[in-house]
Amino acid sequence: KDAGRDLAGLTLGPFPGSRKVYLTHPQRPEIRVPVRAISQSPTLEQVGTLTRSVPNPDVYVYDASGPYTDPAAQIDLERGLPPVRSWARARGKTQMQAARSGEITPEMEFVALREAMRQPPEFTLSHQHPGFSHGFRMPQEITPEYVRAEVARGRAVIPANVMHAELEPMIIGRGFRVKVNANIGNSVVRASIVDEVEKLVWATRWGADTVMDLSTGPQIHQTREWIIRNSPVPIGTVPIYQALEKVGGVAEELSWDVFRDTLIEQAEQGVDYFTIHAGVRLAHLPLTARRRTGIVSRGGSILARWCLAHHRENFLHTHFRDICEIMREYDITFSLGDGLRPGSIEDANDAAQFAELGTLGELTRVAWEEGIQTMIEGPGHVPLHLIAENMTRELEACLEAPFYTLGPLTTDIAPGYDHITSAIGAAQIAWHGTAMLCYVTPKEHLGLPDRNDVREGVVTYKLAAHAADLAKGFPGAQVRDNAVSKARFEFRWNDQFNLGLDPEKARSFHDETLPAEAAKTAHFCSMCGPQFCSMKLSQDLAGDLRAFMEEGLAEKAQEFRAGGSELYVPAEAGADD
Ligand code: IRN
Ligand code: FE2
Repeated sequence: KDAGRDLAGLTLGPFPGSRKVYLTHPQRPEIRVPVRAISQSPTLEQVGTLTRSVPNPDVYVYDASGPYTDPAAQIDLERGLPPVRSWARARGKTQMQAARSGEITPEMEFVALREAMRQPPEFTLSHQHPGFSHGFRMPQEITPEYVRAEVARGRAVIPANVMHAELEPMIIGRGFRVKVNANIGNSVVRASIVDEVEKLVWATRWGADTVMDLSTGPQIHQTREWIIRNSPVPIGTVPIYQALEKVGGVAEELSWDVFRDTLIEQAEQGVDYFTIHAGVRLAHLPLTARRRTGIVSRGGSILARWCLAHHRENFLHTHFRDICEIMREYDITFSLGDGLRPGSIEDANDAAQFAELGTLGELTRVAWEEGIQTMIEGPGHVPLHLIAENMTRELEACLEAPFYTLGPLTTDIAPGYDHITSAIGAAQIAWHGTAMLCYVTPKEHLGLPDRNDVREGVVTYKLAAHAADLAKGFPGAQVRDNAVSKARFEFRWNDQFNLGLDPEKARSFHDETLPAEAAKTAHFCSMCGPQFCSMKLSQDLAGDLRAFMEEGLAEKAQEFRAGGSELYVPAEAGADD
């Protein structure tokens, strides 16, 4: 434990204007799905000389922040979060096996409620775009049966180790909301357990759906224990990192035995998904020789080194079924690693990358045979015009197992801004069907992210994921957009801040120039000032516009009658065909 830091200070309480609501299952009271309800102020309508106040309903948003934003929750970081899945350890099969045998598990019920997240009854959904997802029809409604069928088919995964009772279940698949993963973890250069727990709390506060602990520095086991016990979201790891620590950082010294022990150690702690770089085969390595940036995956380069030193096939590949056996016992999900992903625009979509993808497809078949849930990791660095091919090939090679990509970064020219170069690619690939986006922070390629980088990275990826949800036409995705637009048009400034992804930042930007409380209802901001606000002008226009249109309609009707017509028949319903 770190001296001198106040653990209690790590939890930040609810968002402004928000409260935690739990959706409950009518037959299964143990299932309580967290949702964040954002309250709004009323719309003030001018009726003649009177002002009428019309209430605006609460807006429900998906909530990954766990008990940290619930003032009623008792949080003691030293003891860990209270368990929410008391039933988990009794289950004798994986989610995939259960789904195949027709069983709807509590986790499936949970995620069905969570994804559907019906808005409060007073809510009426205004115009919503129909959306479009390449080659995939979005469900009209998310039901427990839909969840079961997608898990059985392997098109979605619910990462939930039976030992991780603190977890609020979530689902990753392209028929569901696009998810975001945040990487945290220490290194030899910077290591503090409290810092890592704080990053976890911050990552989930800003919306990370899963967190990966990529620690490589000291106290790997203890750091992970603190993270898992305090995590309401699935935790992923790359076990080869700890295995390498155990052999003193010398890749050649790695062995199946060391790796197996590490897997079991982490499985017992409750890790929900493992990145396994079993696609880095000896035969693929020569394909990387002429690359601009070689092998940029940490796990990939460790295993490449082992293979070349021993002139032997990757032991993760030769022991793949043994790995399955361990994972099945805890229902841990595979994240098949892309150890040969491109690390530069120059290397995108090359032979090494796609050779590995083919192997990942073969391994997916094996994992499914063994009843193990599986997702596939993807690139990396890819320019916009080469992104679609990545998705198409993944779906074909890996039988539609969920794709989980790192960005991709769409250009290499902006160190310091790679959360943005990559969010551009992330939105695009998610629209094409990627199920989860691994965030990239502004520190990418430059240093270990701190809590502020984590926050910046998560918010940036939440908006990329949401942009894809909108484009795919995920049911209800547009509710929040419509609410923000309405608040904006009606100059309900506090509502505009509170409905946004980062209320604090929005408020502080606004208040830089107009801090007075009266400005929170003013019909302008400092960008254009009172004379030039287009929204204010539009509002003032509304009355004139209505009169103009009524006049116009009256004229049209008159023309019609003058022409001898009695009825107006729209062209599509025309009587002459
Ligand atoms: C995601 C998609 N492709 C890679 N990732 C993530 O990158 C992976 O899940 C892990 O969190 C991180 C580092 O992996 P490597 O560099 O060991 O492959
Ligand atoms: Fe990179």
